[in-house]
Amino acid sequence: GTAQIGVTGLAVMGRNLARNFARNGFRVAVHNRTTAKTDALIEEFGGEGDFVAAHTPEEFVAALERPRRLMVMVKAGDPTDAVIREFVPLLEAGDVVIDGGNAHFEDTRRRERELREHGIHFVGVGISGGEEGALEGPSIMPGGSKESYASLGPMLERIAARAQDGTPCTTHIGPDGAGHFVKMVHNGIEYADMQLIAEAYDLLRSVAGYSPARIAETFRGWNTGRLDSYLIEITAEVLAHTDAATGKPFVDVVQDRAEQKGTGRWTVQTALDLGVPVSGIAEAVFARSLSGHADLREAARTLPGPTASVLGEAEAAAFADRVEQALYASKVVSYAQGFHQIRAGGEAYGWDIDLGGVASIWRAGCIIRAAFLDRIRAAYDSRPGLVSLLLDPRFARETGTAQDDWRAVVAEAARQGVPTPGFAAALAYYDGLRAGRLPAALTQGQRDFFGAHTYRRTDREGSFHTLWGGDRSEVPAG
Ligand code: NBP
Repeated sequence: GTAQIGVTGLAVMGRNLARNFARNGFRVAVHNRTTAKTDALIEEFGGEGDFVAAHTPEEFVAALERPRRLMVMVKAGDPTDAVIREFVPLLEAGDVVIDGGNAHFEDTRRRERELREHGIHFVGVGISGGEEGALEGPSIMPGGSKESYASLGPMLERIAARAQDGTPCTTHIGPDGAGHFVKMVHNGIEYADMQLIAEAYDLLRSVAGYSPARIAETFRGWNTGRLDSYLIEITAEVLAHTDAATGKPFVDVVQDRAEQKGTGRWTVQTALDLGVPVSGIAEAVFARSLSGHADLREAARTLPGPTASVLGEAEAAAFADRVEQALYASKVVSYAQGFHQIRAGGEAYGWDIDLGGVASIWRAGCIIRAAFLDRIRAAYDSRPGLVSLLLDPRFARETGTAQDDWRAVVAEAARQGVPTPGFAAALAYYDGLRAGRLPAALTQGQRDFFGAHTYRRTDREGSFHTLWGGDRSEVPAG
């Protein structure tokens, strides 16, 4: 065979990635279980590049140059395993199977182990940027062996998005499931970013009394500053949109029940297992869950709350500036939490992930792309051992400057009964990290009281237990 890469699974993502490879000069073999999709691709886009259509797995494998590079773009889960089972007998040692679907990183670890037994490289690749990114240049997060990256990396670098400085938005993240893990946390951060923006909108609407169109204008203003990002940009577009059927703001005719596909939930589940507090991401996932409980919300509408009082014009403008501060500071916290999770995952699974490199490849192509990521990259590049982004001097200065406004916004939201779980959780995390003493000492006392779980003292080495049911003297534990 002569095709440099093959793509099997030609729904929107696979088709667009295949076209992206072809547009970049690669000879691409294409295959889909339902052959009509393969023919449709050739008919519609065959002129864009050098495609080889394959109607059977055998034809597909035969079309590929050796060692083969075969990208699987089917529905994540069982279909991925089915496709792997189908192709493995047709492959040889040294071939590279790439899974570009949204796989759970534990599945990727298992598949990598299983294929390694056959001498086949399995590369789990996180791809962000949706349909358009797949075609125009996504952010690509490849895991797998170093050896497989040597063969695959240069091709991925060609089809990936490019940051403003020209750097391709892909890099070898680490072995086995590292790429899918980082993609998962990317999506968790995306949930948090979206939730924080939604809370800012809610406050500007309910407390400042702004219309959706005015909030769109406010966001456009923010988008020229430090919050400059794809998500703020599209939020302004959505808010400025008017529903054609009713003439109302689009946002007012959409049901307020947020859905989710599961990667945010995976991020939180994994964070719980790793013991990493990703409270901002968790609140974002829970906020979507809460919104979906329609019956519960309907029943609870009778619960008392404060009477909302909309601010006057001058106060509203000052309040909007404070919301920008709260949004920015909360965003820094979300990223600090997400990067903490990546570091912890890297340590737990032995991945040795370059955090600055992760920030670098999120600068373009993906949903959370933002000017902000350049600052995160710079923070890790200048201090690779940085334990939290919040401790980077620049972020520390900015959150410090923002804190008065951040606190005022969270307090005003509580006073007016506007739910801001993201802002509030971010602030609580910030204060939790800052605290000289946490009430965890009391928690330890409670645990020792009811379960003899023991505690450590501030003044002496060792573990101790107090005889709570007896004379309350202290004894060394163990
Ligand atoms: P889908 O997730 O809708 O999957 C459809 C494809 O899977 C079709 O090609 C279908 O073949 C194939 N397929 C299925 Br379903 N079961 C199969 C089986 N047992 N054997 C062989 N093929 C099978 O496609 P998509 O929306 O293009 O997404 C592809 C992957 O990319 C998914 O993992 C998804 O989670 C991920 N994704 C990522 C993003 C992103 O922004 N990064 C966006 C969207 C999707 P058929 O035509 O014969 O039914």
